[in-house]
Amino acid sequence: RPKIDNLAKYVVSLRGKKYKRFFGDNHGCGGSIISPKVILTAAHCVCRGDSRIELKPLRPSDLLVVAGTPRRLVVTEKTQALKVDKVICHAYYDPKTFHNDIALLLLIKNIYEDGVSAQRISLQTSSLPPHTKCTVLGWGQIFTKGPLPDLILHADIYIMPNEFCKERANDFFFGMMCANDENDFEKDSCVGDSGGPLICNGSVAGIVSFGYGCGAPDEAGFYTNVSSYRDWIRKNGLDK
Ligand code: 4AZ
Repeated sequence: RPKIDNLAKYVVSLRGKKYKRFFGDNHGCGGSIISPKVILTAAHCVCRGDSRIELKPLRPSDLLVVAGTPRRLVVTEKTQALKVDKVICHAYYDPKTFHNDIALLLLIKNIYEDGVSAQRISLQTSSLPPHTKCTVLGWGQIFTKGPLPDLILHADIYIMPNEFCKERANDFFFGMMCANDENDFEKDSCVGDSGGPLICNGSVAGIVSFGYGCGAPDEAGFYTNVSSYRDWIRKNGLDK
């Protein structure tokens, strides 16, 4: 019997004062641990403004990364709260089209990886074929405009062909992918899941980016295609 991996150990909750007004608490987004000092997330979570005018990273001191617990509201002996040293926004992130919706958080101290509650995840290095089965995880809304869960939720969904994605996005781009479950469209990411991982074959392949509502029939959720940004991630995060 294959061992069941606890995928929650790869996921963090981004907390920030700036997020409070959206959710009644300060969880704003998800992220993935890609090295003990580096969190992969979405630019729309931590970058404001427009790359054509001026892109402003949120202040590191306004953010907190919470790792080590599948529960959002309960502090356990495994909970790790980590301060951020630097917010790195993709220079060509465009908040209107969601192009290049990718950012990194460099942490002041290392995350302690115990392999059970907190662990780094590898990056998907090549584009995955359509119909690959993946899992998206996060503390986002349990339905459109619904509450956030305490315990992290997951949904098994499938990468969709680019043609399908193109027909449903205003401005589909090579650095994006889309995923859903055509037998159960309610399986989807939603507000608050943004920045978190779409995990395929044990690696992070996508970053929760945007959608047209959540769980809508014949729709899909849109993800930043991590394999398109390998070099950017390496240069801006993993080389440091
Ligand atoms: C959001 O607003 C959001 N159904 C993220 C993902 C999806 C929809 C909205 C995908 O953060």
